[in-house]
Amino acid sequence: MSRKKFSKIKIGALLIPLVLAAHPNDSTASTKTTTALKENNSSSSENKRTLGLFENPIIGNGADPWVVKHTDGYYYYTNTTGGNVTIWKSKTLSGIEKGENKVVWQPAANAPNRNDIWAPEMHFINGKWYIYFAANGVANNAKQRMYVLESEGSDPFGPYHHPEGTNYGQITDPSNKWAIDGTVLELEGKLYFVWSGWEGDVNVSQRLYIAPMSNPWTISGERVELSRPELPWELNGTPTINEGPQILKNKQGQVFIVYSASGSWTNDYCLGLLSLSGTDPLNPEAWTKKQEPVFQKDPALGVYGPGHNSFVKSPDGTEDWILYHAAKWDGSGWDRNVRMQKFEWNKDGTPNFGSPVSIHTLQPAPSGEADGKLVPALPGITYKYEAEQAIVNHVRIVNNPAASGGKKVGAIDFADSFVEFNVQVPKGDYTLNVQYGSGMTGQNVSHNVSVNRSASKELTYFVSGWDTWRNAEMDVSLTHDQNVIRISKGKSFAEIDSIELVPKETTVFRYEAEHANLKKAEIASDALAANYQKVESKKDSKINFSFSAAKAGTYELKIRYSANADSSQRVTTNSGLAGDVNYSNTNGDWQYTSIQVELKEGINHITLAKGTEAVEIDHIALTSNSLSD
Ligand SMILES: [Ca+2]
Ligand SMILES: [Ca+2]
Repeated sequence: MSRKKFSKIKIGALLIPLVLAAHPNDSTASTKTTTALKENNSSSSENKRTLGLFENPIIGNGADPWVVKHTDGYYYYTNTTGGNVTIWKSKTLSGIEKGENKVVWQPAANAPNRNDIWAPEMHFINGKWYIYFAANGVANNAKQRMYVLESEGSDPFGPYHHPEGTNYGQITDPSNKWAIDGTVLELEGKLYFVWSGWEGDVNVSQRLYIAPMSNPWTISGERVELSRPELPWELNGTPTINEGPQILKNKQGQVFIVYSASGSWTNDYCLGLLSLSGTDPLNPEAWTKKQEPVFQKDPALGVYGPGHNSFVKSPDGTEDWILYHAAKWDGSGWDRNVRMQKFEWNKDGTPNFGSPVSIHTLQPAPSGEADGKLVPALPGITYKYEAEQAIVNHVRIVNNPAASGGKKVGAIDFADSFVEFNVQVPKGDYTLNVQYGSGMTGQNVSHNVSVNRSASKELTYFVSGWDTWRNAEMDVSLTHDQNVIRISKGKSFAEIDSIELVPKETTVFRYEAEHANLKKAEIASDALAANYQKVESKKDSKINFSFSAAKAGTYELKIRYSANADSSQRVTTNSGLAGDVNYSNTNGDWQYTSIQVELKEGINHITLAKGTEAVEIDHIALTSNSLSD
């Protein structure tokens, strides 16, 4: 963290609120998991449960994520910490970072595996846990080798020791060359070790190797090379790299290795795919490399260097998810955080990871984390202010590509440090969202917030790593024509990116098409769409929004769309046909069209279907006419 220089009081004019009416930058997630409109008192017998949303990153600071779903109903997660093996435990994937955690192993003082402890993986084999990791003992990364730990019982939290008869748990083939990122393939009752290594003793190219195992801590045969960097997308960075092999099996039992290619410090780090035909993974001829990467950067969405992943099922077992790390920003190199998204399967049985979603995209939580399928309402209007444009004292304004507006306020480190926002919004009650970042691991972190010079209240923060922006929220009443919100130093240290004010009495609600129930329609990324995603709707597509309305009445339904031809879609609500909406040819730009709909109190359904041409739908917004009159 930086806490050196500071600026004098910067006299700012009254800030003009940035009114975000369903704007792409409208990150209105006030918490990590949001839910739909509040439950109402409808006596409807329909299911009123809600779909949870979450926002990446799930781990604010970290790389080489590994997660496993255990029979006890918990996920166990680990990633590279460098100096030990730490395990997190959580009922949900989106909640891993806040889960219970424990350092389950630390190296002995002079052990050959005490430095550069990288990419641990946990495998449950024959009733015990085995943790594989790479390390060296001489602060010399050329000595990196693979090691294994064994649990004494079946508790993932240990205790652990090196398996008897091993040399500090080292697991190697006879060549004993440089080795990292080891993983285990179980196939037809046999075990195989798969890892990334050097052919010789010089670091020119990391290749993928496989060897048979006689038990979880012993390699029982020569290594066989499965892949080396050779295609253009594998060759970015020097030395050239294939690493992070991960086993993936489809429903039919076919085996894939998904691996990371190109330099892990580059924007071009990406995932490649090897497919096994037959059942002999030791035969290199049985593996086919896909000629294109299967997951890669998306600069339009600000995603760089996505790679080194693991795979896991949703809590209810119905969905496949990929966890991966990515650079925090363009060129941030090894400054990374951990993200996740759902993936699908192609008709040929290969995995379809799609493209990495924006870090600002709210995604439906894994199936089973939340209870149901109502489309969550997002506020239609929020007011956003950048901290770097506020009045500040004894702080430092710093460029930061991960922050909105490209700047953050840091060094809020002194008794007289503050960031003060002058806000002019309609009088009323608001949720104040503070976008903060803190890397003060192990400390209680907070800021003090005062509104209109009243006594300040403490706003506590969750430590998630520097330059990963999180939301903390607080209720505020803004009763003046101009209101002053001052944020000053609290406990320990944190930085601020921006604040948002969300009216409590929201009259416009937004529902993203990508969160609706879709038939014959695809979700796609789009940097200009709200939530950075849209739905590609075809003639036979159906987009069904289920949501809860607090009041019966006539509503204006606005639809944000993009089209390359004039067309229409049929709008139906609970009560039947509402009418057709017409879409004009927007030449790919986003526009609104609207129609009046009658809604009842409680659960409602709105369906867009029977298109006359393809059209892209971003979201719908509902405004109660009775409220706005
Ligand atoms: Ca900012
Ligand atoms: Ca959208």
